Amino acid sequence: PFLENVLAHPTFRANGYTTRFIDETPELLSSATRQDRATRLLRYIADVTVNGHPDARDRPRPPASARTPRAPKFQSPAADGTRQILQERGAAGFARWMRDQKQVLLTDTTMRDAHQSLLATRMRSKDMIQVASAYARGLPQLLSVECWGGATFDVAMRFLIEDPWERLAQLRQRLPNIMTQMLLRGANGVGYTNYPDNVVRHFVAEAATAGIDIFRVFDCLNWVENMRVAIDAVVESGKVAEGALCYTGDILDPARAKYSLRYYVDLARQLERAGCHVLAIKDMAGLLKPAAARVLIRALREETDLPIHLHTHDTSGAAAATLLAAIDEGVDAVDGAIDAMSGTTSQPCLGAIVEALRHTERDSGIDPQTVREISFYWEAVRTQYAAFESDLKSGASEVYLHEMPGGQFTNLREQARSLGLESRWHDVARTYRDANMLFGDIVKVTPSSKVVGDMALMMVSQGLSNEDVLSGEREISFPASVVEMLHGDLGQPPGGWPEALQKRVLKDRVPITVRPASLLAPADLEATRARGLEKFSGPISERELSSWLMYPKVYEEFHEAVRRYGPVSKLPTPVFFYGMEPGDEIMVEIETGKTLVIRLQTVGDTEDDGQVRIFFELNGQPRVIAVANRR
Ligand code: BTN
Ligand code: 3PY
Ligand code: ZN
Repeated sequence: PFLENVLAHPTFRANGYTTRFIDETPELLSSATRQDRATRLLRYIADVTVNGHPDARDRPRPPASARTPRAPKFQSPAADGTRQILQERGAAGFARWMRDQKQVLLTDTTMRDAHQSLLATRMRSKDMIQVASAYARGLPQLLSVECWGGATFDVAMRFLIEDPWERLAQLRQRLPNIMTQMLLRGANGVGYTNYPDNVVRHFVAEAATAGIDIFRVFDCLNWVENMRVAIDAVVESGKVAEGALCYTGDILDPARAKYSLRYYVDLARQLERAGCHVLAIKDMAGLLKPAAARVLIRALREETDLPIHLHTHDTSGAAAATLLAAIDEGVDAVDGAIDAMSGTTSQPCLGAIVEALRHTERDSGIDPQTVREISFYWEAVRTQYAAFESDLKSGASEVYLHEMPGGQFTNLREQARSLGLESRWHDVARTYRDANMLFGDIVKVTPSSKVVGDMALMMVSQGLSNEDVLSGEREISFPASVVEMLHGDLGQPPGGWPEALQKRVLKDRVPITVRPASLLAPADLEATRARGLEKFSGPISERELSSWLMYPKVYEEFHEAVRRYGPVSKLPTPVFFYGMEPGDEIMVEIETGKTLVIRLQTVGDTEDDGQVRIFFELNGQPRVIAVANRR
């Protein structure tokens, strides 16, 4: 069922990745090992030039006038920043510093949540790596750069043919002074299901040594029991454990009493007792209104000693007002996205927050002109991802009705479109709310949000109301994800699962109420290493082992894709998605000091056997690559 889940997840829709690369050209698999990296890259370029990229080919293209992104060059060296404070004082000392100092601390989410929420998580490592030094030199006052975790781990391997660990290592190297931050889904790691405890511990230990400084840990039902293993592992690693309470409902609305101020204060106390250094308010849908933010921040600052880090989304258009209200009440840190990657389902505009605080007692110390210069870079990068833009053009207060997280919103819209429900988006949104109520009004964030989405789409396509679902008059085949969630496989929501629905869905199966991972046997790491040695014809690193444990099939396919296509992460983004035109020449640095000069001369006609010959020049030498035209 886990695999079914993953495959059904909107992020993974309809790509046919596996079948495409293995079935269509099986002869290439055997020869892959014998070829050098340059030849593999030429094959990739030839293929994408002829056949297009499966993700981008039927989507809008970047305009011909698109500017090449160039990171600004700042002369100043990278001044000491938060990373040095962490190194000097340790995690607990860092948290005290955070709470004691007066400036508003800012996290930039551009490299994780912003592109996850705006561009279907498709941002490539190269586009991040080449601007990282500009951050270190130009924005040393940032609290952190959120650049890892959430959906990025899976998408990197599955769609971008990139090793997420390599992305982290490269960013870490270029950010010696700013803390890196990741989003960790508690017992779900960076996946969609509960993993054995030792898999989560192994992952956290590796992420800490690879360079993550702040781990934002959440649970999709706000069930602290399900977060402890991850929190303990972070604390043990010496890095900052930021425990997140996921915000839903409206604390000022008496009709939503389930998620009251008391509920959140109690949750915050549980997180503090669990050993978290920092408290995050994770408002994944952007539901926290300014007046509610005042009440919440004031209470949390009184009731706990933890510094508070506020995360929200600008789906409604009111998020900046929320941040400023929270700042008035003394929130310690807030998240923003660089201007060109901000707004709507992403975070509020970082440059606007910086400007709003200037010449006030909580000035962030960040230079607004530097933010703009870096934003100018991201603006050019974003243009290259035109294929992944959603058609959302404005703020939408409808979010207060459906409560979909920013990362899910455009995905679900796309999924509805693919089911022919495009014109019924507002019905889907309303039904999403109904489905949430059927489940007893739950926190909706990966993976619980996906379950609510699956249920809503099923109800709309089959014309079912909440009454139809509950009455039992019609035979309903529930999505697998719904069955699992009501069985208790994601954990327990406050107050438990609604029993009547649970009976309808599970029939005779008995639900669990224990921590799901407590029922899982530990993974046998030694045996897995040994199996890897065989399977991948050589030893795999602990980081690769960690990817493989969490995403067995995705990792294997990723490994195969690299064998076949070479280091495609080194290609410029337009080439990765669209190939080259006759006369184009690119330089590809495949490792430090080893640069390939690739020139595409001509593209031949499709021959009788369906093959197209592409004539390249590789470092001045002619090379011909034939690929099947599958268009
Ligand atoms: C993916 O399927 O998302 C990643 C694999 C890349 C497949 C390459 S992209 C260029 C060429 N065109 C195809 O349809 N497949 C290959
Ligand atoms: C994720 O889990 O990927 C999220 O962004 C949740 O908000
Ligand atoms: Zn978010």
